[in-house]
Amino acid sequence: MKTAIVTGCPGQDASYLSELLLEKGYKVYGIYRRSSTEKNASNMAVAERHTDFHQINLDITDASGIFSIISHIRPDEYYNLAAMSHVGQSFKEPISCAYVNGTAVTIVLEAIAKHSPHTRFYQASTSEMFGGITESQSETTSFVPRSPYSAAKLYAHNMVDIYRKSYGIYACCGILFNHESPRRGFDFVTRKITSGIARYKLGLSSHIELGNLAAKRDWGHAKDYVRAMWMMLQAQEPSDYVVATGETISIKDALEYVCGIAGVEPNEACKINPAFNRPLEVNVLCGDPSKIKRELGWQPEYTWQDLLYEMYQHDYSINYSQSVLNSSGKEKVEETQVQA
Ligand code: F7E
Repeated sequence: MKTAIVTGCPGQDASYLSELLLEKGYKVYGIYRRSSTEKNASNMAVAERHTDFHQINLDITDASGIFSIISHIRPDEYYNLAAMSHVGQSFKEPISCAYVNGTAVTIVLEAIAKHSPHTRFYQASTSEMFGGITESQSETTSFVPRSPYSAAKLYAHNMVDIYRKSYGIYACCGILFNHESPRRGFDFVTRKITSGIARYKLGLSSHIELGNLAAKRDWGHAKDYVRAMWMMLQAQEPSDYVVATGETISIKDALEYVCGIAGVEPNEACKINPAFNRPLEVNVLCGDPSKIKRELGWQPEYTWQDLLYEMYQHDYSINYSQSVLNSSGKEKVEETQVQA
């Protein structure tokens, strides 16, 4: 039986990846921070029912804790999915972002090199590192970070390369473009749209508020992307891979598509609020996934239309239940919309 450590529980990616690994017969140790658990508890419902799933409460910036679990468990695979993941928020907390998204990665690399060199390591790098580059982005494209988030992620990305070359550890970075699902946090733009428009349609809110509608993103489904993470750690040689669909649309396109499903008028349902603009924006992200398709045979199963449709249907149904419960005077369902 293979053993894996997954950080970032109970986030979207860690929850889907844990389920995938459990299906494949792994013993999985999910690392979580207490404050994250309260927010996304429902994401772990499937994994938690499994007898081979074990939860460890640990902050990934706690070096002694990370050294201790790596030297005790000596896992076959370690997936570092924990991060401060909201780009806008990283402008407000740049120093803690540097610890969590940057320094914490060096801690785990050092622990693996010293105590468990057979462990295969996956680092969640990000398309945000391309920042100011507007042409199609691949593994050979330059990095021009435009946020504290992406600067810290780029530091971690470089450290993975340094440990791979210096100590020969098997370590890969997945340069993942935006990936979403019904488990996405409510403060990311896709979920803000699908949840907000569902609530608007049901008469639960008067409108939604968004920032910059002109930015373009290459959106895929998180389920497809966690499969890519696992595939990277099964290859013969470690390497870094772009994971993307190759198609890019604007926030406005996404809003109009969801409004089309709901049958509502975008200009009435959505108001622009500059408070949601970032100090520095990444205007266009569009990935070239040729390398992972060619070398590992990865293919996405979902289009952005499938993704947004699934998210909208999910949000409509949870909010529908809520509107029925509200009107009958009963308690609210667990998931609620948070504006960010
Ligand atoms: O923003 C614009 C916003 O917060 C997408 C993270 O997973 O993917 C994600 O980062 C775009 C930006 O994702 C609102 O300005 C407009 O241009 O959904 P987002 P992100 O910043 O692209 C990358 C790959 C990661 O690695 C990150 O961890 O949408 N936008 N109006 C808005 N964004 C938000 N959040 N809220 C708005 O109201």
